Amino acid sequence: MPEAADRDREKMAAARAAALRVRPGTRVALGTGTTATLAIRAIAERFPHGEGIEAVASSRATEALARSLGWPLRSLEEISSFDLMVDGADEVTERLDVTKGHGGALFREKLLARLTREVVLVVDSSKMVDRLGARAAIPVEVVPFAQPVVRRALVDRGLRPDLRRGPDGRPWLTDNANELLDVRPPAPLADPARLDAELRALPGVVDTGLFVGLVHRVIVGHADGSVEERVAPGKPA
Ligand code: A5P
Repeated sequence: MPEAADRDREKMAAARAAALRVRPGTRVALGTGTTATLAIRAIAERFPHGEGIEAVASSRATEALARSLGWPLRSLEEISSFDLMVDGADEVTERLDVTKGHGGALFREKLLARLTREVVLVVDSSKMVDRLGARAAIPVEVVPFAQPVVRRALVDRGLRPDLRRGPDGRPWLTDNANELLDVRPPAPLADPARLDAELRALPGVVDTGLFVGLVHRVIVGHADGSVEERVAPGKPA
């Protein structure tokens, strides 16, 4: 695991490389989190006047950031497909399956990723894992009324769900006013697509932080400023 200062340099290197993929007029979906924030700032530095870039944000936090940078944001009413999404991740495998949602924005992030031609994730090297569920819990967004029922169903499947709470001890709410269960599997996942489908089939589950087959490219930063780009199997380089 890299030291915090190295991790910051790694994130910055990845963020700068992702910003180079944006062109004037690109329709871009903006992710959420510390690394996505660096990438958004790097894009704004490259295009201080917007240059026709049209963006939709995946969270209120990103919306506030984009507005503070003078970025005219669009809604899904106005644009519903994107050339590029730039976002972070919590875990990334060799196949570019990922876990996201530590920051709680997983539903909107996954929706935007599904509407995007090229999903590019920016990460530091600590995020690379052999299997999902190895180092991060899997966030699952749940309708509050159904949360106790979903939680019991997860326990029955041998999973360990923890209700995410805010500093006041109350359930933490997503931008969609839903609750989050941080779910730990008994062992790292051999088949994340199957678990994703099983969880999404439970009434009350809005979505999970498992992104399987949705990501095209992952940019891993290095502390010396260089980056390594990985392309998902079967996706164009
Ligand atoms: C937000 O909900 C998440 O999906 C983030 O993109 C993810 O947690 C990575 O965040 P950091 O870049 O802050 O590690």
